[in-house]
Amino acid sequence: MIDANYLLTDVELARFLVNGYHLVEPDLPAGLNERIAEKLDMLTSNPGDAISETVPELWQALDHPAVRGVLISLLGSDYTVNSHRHWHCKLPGSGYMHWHQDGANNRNTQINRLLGLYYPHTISAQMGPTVIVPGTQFRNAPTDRMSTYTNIRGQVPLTVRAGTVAFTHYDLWHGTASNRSGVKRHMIKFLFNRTNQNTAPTWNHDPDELNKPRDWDARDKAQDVNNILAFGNPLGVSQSDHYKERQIRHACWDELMGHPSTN
Ligand SMILES: O=C(O)CCC(=O)C(=O)O
Repeated sequence: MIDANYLLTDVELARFLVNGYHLVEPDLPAGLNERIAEKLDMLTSNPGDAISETVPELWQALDHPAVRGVLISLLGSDYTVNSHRHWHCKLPGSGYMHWHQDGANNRNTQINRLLGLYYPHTISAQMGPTVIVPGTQFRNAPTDRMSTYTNIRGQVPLTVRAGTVAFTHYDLWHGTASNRSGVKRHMIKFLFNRTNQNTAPTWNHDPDELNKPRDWDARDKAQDVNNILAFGNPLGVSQSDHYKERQIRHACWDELMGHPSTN
């Protein structure tokens, strides 16, 4: 059993569906992040999936209740840690990585897998942060076209504190900035899977939260599930794009509540 305080709230869950990401800063044991970063600094080749055997301390981050709480909330209590994982080391002087999506973008209304990006050291803007584009997880764009885009208004560089785990929707657009610092930039990417569809909410759900009426006049200040799901528009996309993503995020919410819509 996990302490319910570690589970997402309704509002956090709705924001994840709108923005496609959620950051946690687990309170890890003193010295753990430093130890992991030092071990990564010393590696001379990439062990691929075996990175968690080469650096077994990584499990302490994955097993932290703040990390597990997000995974249980979004994937159910019987989620699995996928055997694929990867150490992304950006060397000093290495260039940017194009925008891309890891998934196939089939605009799925189920949250069946998630990426978790763990940063063992604090990431500055010069170190080649991962850059994400909030709200793009349901947008369909040809990969060769997407990769030609440069800066996108609303993009978020993950300049995060040591120990941060960034959970992202599998289809969220992301890339990296170039590493203009003199240090190696480390990130370990993990993949997590759902094993069963929800029959009830697996987060810290309050049924009263759903009773709040939509308020068009206050749409920019939405602080509750109904208004966040209806009006959230992190990139300020046009109405015709917005209604498509709104429909998908509502269907996702219904799936997570345990009563998928039939249309
Ligand atoms: O190195 C990074 O920050 C991002 C890596 C990436 O884009 C990916 O693994 O798909």
